[in-house]
Formats: sequence, structure tokens, C-alpha cells
Amino acid sequence: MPKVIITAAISGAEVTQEMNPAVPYTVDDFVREAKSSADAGAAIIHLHARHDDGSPTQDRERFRVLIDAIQNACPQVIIQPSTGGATGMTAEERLQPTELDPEMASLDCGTMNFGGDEIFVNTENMIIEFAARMRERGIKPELECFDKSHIDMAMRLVSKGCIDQPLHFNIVLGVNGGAAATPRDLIFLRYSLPEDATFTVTAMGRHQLPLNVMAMAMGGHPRTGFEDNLQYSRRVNASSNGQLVARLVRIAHEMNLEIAAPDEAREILKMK
Ligand code: KMH
Ligand code: ZN
Repeated sequence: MPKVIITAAISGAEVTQEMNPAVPYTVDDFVREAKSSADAGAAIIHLHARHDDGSPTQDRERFRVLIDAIQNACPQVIIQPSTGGATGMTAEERLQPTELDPEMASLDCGTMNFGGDEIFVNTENMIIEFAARMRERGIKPELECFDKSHIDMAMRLVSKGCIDQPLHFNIVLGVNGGAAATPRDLIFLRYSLPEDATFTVTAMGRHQLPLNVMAMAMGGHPRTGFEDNLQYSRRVNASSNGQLVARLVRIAHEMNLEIAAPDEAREILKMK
């Protein structure tokens, strides 16, 4: 039976405790949210770091503390630090978690508007530099594509020999500045990927659940968590990341899909 890999994006860089009090800031908060996700069935934790006051940081030492604490509580789970960080951060700042040699990290594949006034900068040369760093350190990149041109950029860099196969993509939908969170755009982007690539689908807000279900129906993998969706239902906050993961597990089972444990996820993504 096919297995699905659930990613929990537990923190993000943009959401706050004012929006949902369960958004993690402190190390204890992060451990609680990572554990609730892993216990519920997440194989991958996509990780943005925060200071205790909630401000986003790519500081290597903060990542070290968070990763150690999460690994202690969830020894099997795959931890995937973000190299996207938050808009406005420099490339050097963003690359810091790669110095900890995580087994996986996000690799953003194009520049875009990001919300009202922000620009998320990922020039071709930056992507080449990030990819080289990941190759050097044996880090599996998850290719974050917020639009069709990002997939084209990733494939351009594959053909230039900068990114190694097998490829794993994350199709991210519904960010203001990227592709829309609609079935049409998901289908378009999914069938723009190479046949043998694996892929995860991320969608913002109320679109997270329906597009995650579509992802599973299309042979892909779902991502949930507070970075993407703070609410369990309309105007009702999710109590934890684990609550969002548990719902995906139930739906996957109803679809006759099994949930990949972290080691099975490593095999599916050809990480070992
Ligand atoms: N916070 C966004 C600007 C990633 O994690 O690689 C970038 C982001 C993508 O979330
Ligand atoms: Zn992220």
C-alpha cells in the first residue's frame, strides 16, 4: 500500500501567538509542538527558529538548541530546517542552520512578492550557492516552488549540474505573490514536475486541508502545521500542530493510504 509522508511546519516565521496562542516561541513550546506532531504521525518537522519573544531568527546556536531538544523528545523524526527564514534576511544569515549538518533543508527556488510589501529574494546565484552548500554537507534539499517559474528554475539548475537527482519538491500554494491555492494550479504545477520526482503539497489557511487531500489523491505528500494553517475549522484555532496532523492521518487511512514512519520517509525520499 502506498505510504504518505506527513510534514508538520510547526512554527513558520510570520505567524504569532496573537493569532494562535499555541504558536511556539520558547524551546519548551517547540518541543511540545514537535512532539505532538511526531506522536500524531508526522515524519518530517519543517523548522523555523524563534527567539523567546517570538521574533524569527536563523541563528545557528538557536537552531542547535532547538534541534537537540526536538531530537531528544522525538529521536526518529526528520528535522528539516528552513533556509528561507523570513523576508529581509541575508543569504549568510539564512544558511546558518546548514552548518549543523541537518539531513534535510528547504531550498527556495525563486524570487517573489511575499504578502503586501515584502520581497522574498532567491536569485539564481543564491540558489546555486545554497544548493552547493547542501551538496557539500550531504543535506537533502526540499525544492520549495511557489510558482511554475520556480519549478523551471529548479530544472534549469538540475540540467546545469547544480542540483542532484532524485528530486523532492514542495509545491507551495496560496502565498500572496505566488500561485493560487486552487485545484487548477495544483494540477498544473504537479504535472509540471518530472515524472519520477516526489512531491509535497503546502497550501495556506483554509486551503491546507482540501489541497492536502488532493495531494494524497495524486500520489504526493501533505504538509500541515501552524506555518500554513492556524485554524482547525472556521474561526476555531487548532489546539496544537498534532491536532492538524491527526486529522490528516485519519483522512489518509480513509483513503486506504498508510502513514510513513520517519525511516520509511527516508527510504521514499532516497535519503539513505
Ligand atoms: N518565511 C518565508 C519567507 C522556507 O521555509 O524555505 C520563506 C519560507 C520558505 O517559509
Ligand atoms: Zn518555511
